[in-house]
Amino acid sequence: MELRLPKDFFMGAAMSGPQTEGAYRTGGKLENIWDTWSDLSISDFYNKVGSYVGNNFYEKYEEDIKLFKSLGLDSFRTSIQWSRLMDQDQKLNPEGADFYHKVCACAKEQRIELFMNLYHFDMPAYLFRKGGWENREVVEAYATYARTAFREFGKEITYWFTFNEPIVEPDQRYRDGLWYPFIQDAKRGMAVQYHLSLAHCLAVREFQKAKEEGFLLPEAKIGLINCFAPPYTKEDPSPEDLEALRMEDGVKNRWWLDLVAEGRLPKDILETLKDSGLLPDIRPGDEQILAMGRVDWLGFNYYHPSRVQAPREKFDQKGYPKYADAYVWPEAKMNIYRGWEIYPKGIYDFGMKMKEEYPNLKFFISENGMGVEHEDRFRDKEGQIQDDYRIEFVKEHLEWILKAIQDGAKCMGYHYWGLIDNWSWNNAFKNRYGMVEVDLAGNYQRRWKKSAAWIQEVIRAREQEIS
Ligand code: BGP
Repeated sequence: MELRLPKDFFMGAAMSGPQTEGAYRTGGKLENIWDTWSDLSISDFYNKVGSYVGNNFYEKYEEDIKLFKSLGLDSFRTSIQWSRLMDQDQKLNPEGADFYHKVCACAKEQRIELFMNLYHFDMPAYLFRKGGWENREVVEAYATYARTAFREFGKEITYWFTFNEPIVEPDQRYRDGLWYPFIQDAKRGMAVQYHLSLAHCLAVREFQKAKEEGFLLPEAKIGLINCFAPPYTKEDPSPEDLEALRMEDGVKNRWWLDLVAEGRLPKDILETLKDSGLLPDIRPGDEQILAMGRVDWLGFNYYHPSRVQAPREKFDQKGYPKYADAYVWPEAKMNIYRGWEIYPKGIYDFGMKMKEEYPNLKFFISENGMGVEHEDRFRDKEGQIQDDYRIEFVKEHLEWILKAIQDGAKCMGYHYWGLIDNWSWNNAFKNRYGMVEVDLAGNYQRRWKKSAAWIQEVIRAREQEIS
């Protein structure tokens, strides 16, 4: 396999506001759902490190953006925190806006392209108390927030994204009960998933309006970012295993792909949900809203595949039909710290699926990375973390991406997730993703790991073989 990063293949860093900024009560920032959970039960967070700290990006954004430049990166994605930009009356918070203006100005000065996402699992607490994504009023509030952001930063940002991983909150908070408010209810999860879909579409509508009215740059683009874990089942599947695969793929992947490529939700999945009593409340006029959901391009976060089989039990504890159980592939190579399978070929399989089924939709790898615990073990005599495992991980994924491009996938670039160590939700700083270390005991000082120099070389050698 010949390995050349095409000249126009961009490389960048992915991060998010709630995982990096810290300063959780500075500049009029409101409480968000992570602050609420941290206040309620701090021992749910690894080493009792709640949502308050991030990696101090609020203070260090200039240093970080310069660091991206020194690595040779072209772009960097973060998110605006809804709870920082807007006040409780859904009006702009000027102090919050000021911070993001400064980030935009710095990126411009460093000639780093900013990719700005509007939502990364960070619902403002006052809206969560109104029912969060279960309440359509909150969907409207999100559209107001998106409109405000487009108009405020329209001349400073070219690349916009409505959501990061809209599948995660329905799963983690409402179906699997792993994140606050710990609900295990497939019906409520479906309502949340549906409302997030409508919210995405309303934001795209606001984007188009803002563009028509001259608030945005003419070349501005809108996208959606999701984790499309390519689904697999057993090698010799039963019809029930194949049905589990259809539903897993349908609810987690095709749902969003059909929405952003075709402006509708997959009919076969809606039918199955109807038969199962899980159909969300679809109201007159919603079809027109969904039709607005088409985007310019897509972000594909890839960490691991999803392997499923027919469910052992037919119904869950609430009496709703179960559609799939996890299947542990005996040959799986694991990231034991995160409990995720490492399967670089999944990125290629997704690329081929896009080529076959959504040939007009361009995409980029918007997150990919490896979180490892106790990286102190890997320090050399000079104190630098020798993260060869991370180099191997990224190299293998880049190889498969390049093969996908050679075979016709429209993959435009790659963003490494957590380029600088950041706060991983309730895992806090347990698993470190960074190519750059953050010293929590030393004023959040940044220090290159071995992989930082490696990626710098890879970028320098674009159009040459990766060694
Ligand atoms: C993605 C999220 C990121 C990031 C990453 C790594 O799903 O978009 O926010 O956290 O996963 O996962 P984790 O931090 O849980 O290890």
